[in-house]
Amino acid sequence: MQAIRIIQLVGLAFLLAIVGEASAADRRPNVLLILADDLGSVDLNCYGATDLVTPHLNALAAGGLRFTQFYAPAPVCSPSRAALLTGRYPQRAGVPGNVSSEAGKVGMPAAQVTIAEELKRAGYATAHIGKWHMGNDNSRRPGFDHWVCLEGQGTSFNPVMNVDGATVRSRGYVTDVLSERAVAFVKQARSKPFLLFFAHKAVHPETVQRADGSLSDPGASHFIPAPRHEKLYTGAKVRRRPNARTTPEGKPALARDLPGLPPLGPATGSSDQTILDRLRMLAAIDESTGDLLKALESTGQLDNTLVIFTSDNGGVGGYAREGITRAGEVTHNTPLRSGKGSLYEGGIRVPFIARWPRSVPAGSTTAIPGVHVDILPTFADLAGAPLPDQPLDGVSLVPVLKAPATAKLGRDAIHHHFPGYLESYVHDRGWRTTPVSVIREGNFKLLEFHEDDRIELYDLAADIGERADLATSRPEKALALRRKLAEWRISLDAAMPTRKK
Ligand SMILES: [Ca+2]
Repeated sequence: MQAIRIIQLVGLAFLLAIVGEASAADRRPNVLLILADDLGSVDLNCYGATDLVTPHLNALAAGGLRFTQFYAPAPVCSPSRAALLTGRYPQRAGVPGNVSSEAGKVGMPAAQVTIAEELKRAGYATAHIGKWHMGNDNSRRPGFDHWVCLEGQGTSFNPVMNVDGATVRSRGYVTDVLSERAVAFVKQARSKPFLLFFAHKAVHPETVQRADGSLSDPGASHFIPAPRHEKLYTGAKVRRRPNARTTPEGKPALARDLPGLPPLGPATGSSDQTILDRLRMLAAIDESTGDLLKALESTGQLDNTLVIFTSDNGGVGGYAREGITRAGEVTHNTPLRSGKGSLYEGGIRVPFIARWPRSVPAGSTTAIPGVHVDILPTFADLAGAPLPDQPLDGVSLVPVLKAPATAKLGRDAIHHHFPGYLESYVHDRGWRTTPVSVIREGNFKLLEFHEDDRIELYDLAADIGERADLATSRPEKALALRRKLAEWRISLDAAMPTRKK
């Protein structure tokens, strides 16, 4: 009798365990991660922009948390995306720079564990839709049950896509084509939570990809909006930095004649049409975000989905002060210094909005800095998944999501390391960046330029535009940060640039 009772109790405990597990699983949030391309942190109304209209993204921010100091891990696409997916800085993720878009090229090393592999193991349904840019082949996207990938940079109309390994030619405007796929995935009936990594082509310009994977001159490229947005902002005043179209007087290296190129000056600056067309492209992203929120609502998932909206690197603009005038000035990036391709704030600051009504206070903001390497630990935390067995660089942002005003992350510093050159499409005197490492600790940011061992030190709280270099006036601070930065590079075994022999 006693034995039967024990068996019954064990049985009951087992049943409770199953029920407990099922109800716990039911409460885990879906995760919708929306990534824009080249959208800086100043290009949304909810981040202060007044020259464009983003009602759905404003609503997303009003219903959730807006980070005011969020960083991409790199100033360009591939390394930033690899870091986002793996929770590891680009050097550790095996993607230190942009990956060739040549057909058949494999990108991120297979040994890297992605957020999709993490969540799939934890019982999530996983999908990637949109731009990949970490290799251009038909292989499975690591950890994704379902994937719809643009080939290379993708095209604005009728994009050719890799759908679960098969080549598919779609019809329509790229943001709409991808958005329809994303909405369909969100609406699918399923018994488990989902992770959707939805990476837009917009607001990247239309570049021509050559057979060898190289791209046409982005300075000559243009932005293509959806036909329904072609007239949006017509007649609007175009906002530029005062120096955006000036002639580079006093800079003979930039002013000298280059074969086949017109002299730099107002005529070579970005046109009004180019600038407005980029904002028109953003309108389709905004509408797409609205469609996804509506799809979540109509399927009863809105309250338990963490929706994140962010971008892979800063906006294209703000270069004139650096003497770079052919890289495009398609956004003003004010008040930040420089833009995409640079490790000044304009190149790496991005919007980051998180909406999850169950836990995130609506209409909140936080000045706690975050980085995309935090995404994997954050999602693993929410899914109750063990962290992958490899060193990580990010921390879980869940404490900030739940208590944006009071959370403490326990992170000492944020780092960047870019050991190469990024061209400005002018000539060898107009780099968007030369090899550089960066450390931000508290509000101090130190940049170490490896070409000439030069350092710059800024107090971002007092000087968000990085104008007053404190390296000479605060030598102890500069030295301390430089030491920490070197220690970090050693811990990462980071590749360093070498001189040409
Ligand atoms: Ca990008």
